Amino acid sequence: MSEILKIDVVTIFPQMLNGFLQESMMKRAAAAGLVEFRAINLRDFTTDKHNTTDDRPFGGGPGMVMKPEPMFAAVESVKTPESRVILMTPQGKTFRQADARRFADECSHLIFICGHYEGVDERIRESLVDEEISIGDYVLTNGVLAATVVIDAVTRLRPGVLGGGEVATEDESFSSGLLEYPQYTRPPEFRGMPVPEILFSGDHGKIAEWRYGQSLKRTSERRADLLGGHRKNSENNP
Ligand code: JCQ
Repeated sequence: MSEILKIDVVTIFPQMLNGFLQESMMKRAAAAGLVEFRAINLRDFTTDKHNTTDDRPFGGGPGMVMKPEPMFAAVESVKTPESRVILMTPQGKTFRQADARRFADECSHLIFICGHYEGVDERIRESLVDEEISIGDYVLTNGVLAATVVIDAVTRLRPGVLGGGEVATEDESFSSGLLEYPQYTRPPEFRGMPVPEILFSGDHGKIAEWRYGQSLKRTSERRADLLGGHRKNSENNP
């Protein structure tokens, strides 16, 4: 029986986070006591009358920088020796399925810092943050959206969140390092487009072989960068 995963998100937009996490699969995981989400409002940790969370950069230049005092106070209000503090930023290491697996397997408390504008004061990165994560090479207005992506990918891997075999099956295609093969369901012909004959053959060896070929073709056409690292096994390489 694995312990509950606690997830704290430090943001100036706590309602954005609640909107997503209070629906669907994330809602069910929380209701089942498998995960606990908390939005930490950064403004609650400001001490000036205007609730200032950011300021102009020393040395000049455009944009605003998130101030260290409220961010340290907010994170330290929930941090324990077991916490992993993650900064969402385009400058971070690109988030992959292996990172989702690592957080799901190894962590009991995740604290996400959601930056915005030009970023955060460098002292936050240096002495508050354990890991800087990017969800891809683009810039968002607000790190909450990026944190939500990571939270979803991690939460679905926790034991009990998805039904029985779902994770094993679905993850296998990803951890094999190849893209998924084409899938079909009824009807057997739709608007003149037939389902490949082999899928009706009942020959599971031949079907597995066909699917592996399709995965290889699709991966080489769309994501040749993945081909170096893919793992051959009995599941995808008959
Ligand atoms: C995360 N991919 C894009 C934007 C600066 C902390 O510094 C910044 C954070 C953001 C928000 O996150 C992203 C992002 N992964 O834009 C600018």
